[in-house]
Amino acid sequence: MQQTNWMAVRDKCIFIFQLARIQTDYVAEKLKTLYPDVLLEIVAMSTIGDKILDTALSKIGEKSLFTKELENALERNEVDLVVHSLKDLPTTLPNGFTIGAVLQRESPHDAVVLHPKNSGLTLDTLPDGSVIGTSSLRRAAQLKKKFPHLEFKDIRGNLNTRLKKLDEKEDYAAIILAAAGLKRMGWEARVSQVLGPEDCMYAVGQGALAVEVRARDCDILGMVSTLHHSETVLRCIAERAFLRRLEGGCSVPVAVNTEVKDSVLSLTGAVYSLDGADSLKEAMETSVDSGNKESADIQHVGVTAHNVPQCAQVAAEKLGVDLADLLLSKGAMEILTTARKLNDAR
Ligand code: DPM
Repeated sequence: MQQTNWMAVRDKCIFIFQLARIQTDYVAEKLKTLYPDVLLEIVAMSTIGDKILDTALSKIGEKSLFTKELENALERNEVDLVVHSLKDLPTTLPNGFTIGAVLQRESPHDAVVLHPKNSGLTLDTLPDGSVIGTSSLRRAAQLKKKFPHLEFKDIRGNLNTRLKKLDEKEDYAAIILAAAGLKRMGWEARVSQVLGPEDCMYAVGQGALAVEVRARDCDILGMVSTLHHSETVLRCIAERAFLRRLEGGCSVPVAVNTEVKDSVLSLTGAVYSLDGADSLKEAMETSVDSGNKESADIQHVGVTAHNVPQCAQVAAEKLGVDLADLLLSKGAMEILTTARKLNDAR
């Protein structure tokens, strides 16, 4: 018997829409391959968050603006799955929802897209006073410190609008965007430089896709859980636990770098003042070796992954919390509170 499931995708979202559609199609294709008998239909939706996206994300503050209406549709059973960029999902989801799948991460790094006239240059070699477009407090803070000869200005609108603003005007020498989004949009050729952790650490969850579902819907949860990528799940649980403990949303200058090697999960985390002058950065690691394969239906920072060993998930979450506590003991809250106040006053 054919079963119909509905996926939601945001429509008319200025910045994220096209990307959201591409990402939703991608997840739908994966599900179709795994479950050829399941009929998937994609429902396009627009949300308030999408309509006011001309405001810099860091000024909107509350991420749930984008996700709330989609969650309402989930709740009303109008859709069964919602595909998001994990980095846009709050670390605490509203009751009744969970992230049922975190797919294998694309490059989590940020990338430089140059104005064509600057072709061949890098952030290092761009002339003094060159203007770089980004509305991410996290990117601006790190890059201001690292490249003091550059100037940083907000840039808004969707990916196409941003590239147009870059190419057709002389306002920006370059813009910074997530490598993963550029790749999914087919704009990989415009990437002139990928920023490693020494230049710019990435945002929590960056580069990973997440599928949000009703927490109590065992059938759908079971279906999407096969999409989980264990290593990505563990890295993202650690990153999200770190951000949650710092009480950070998408609008705070918090950055991370994670790695899994030989069953050791390492997490580097940092907080910055808006100009990058003040910062705290620490690293910790934990074993995620899972001799014990026991699983349970427990959420970790919003993620339900019964096919990933429970003890490894617990260790990953603890790693994030411990690293945040270490930074808090060194004064991270003061840095973040000041950054928030200054950003609100901008
Ligand atoms: C969040 C931030 C941005 C997005 C803040 C940050 C960038 C905002 C901006 C939390 N969400 O990264 O410090 O540049 O004004 C977003 C993008 C993707 C998901 C685009 C991008 C695609 C990459 C992915 C917007 N959300 O970061 O260039 O799937 O991780």
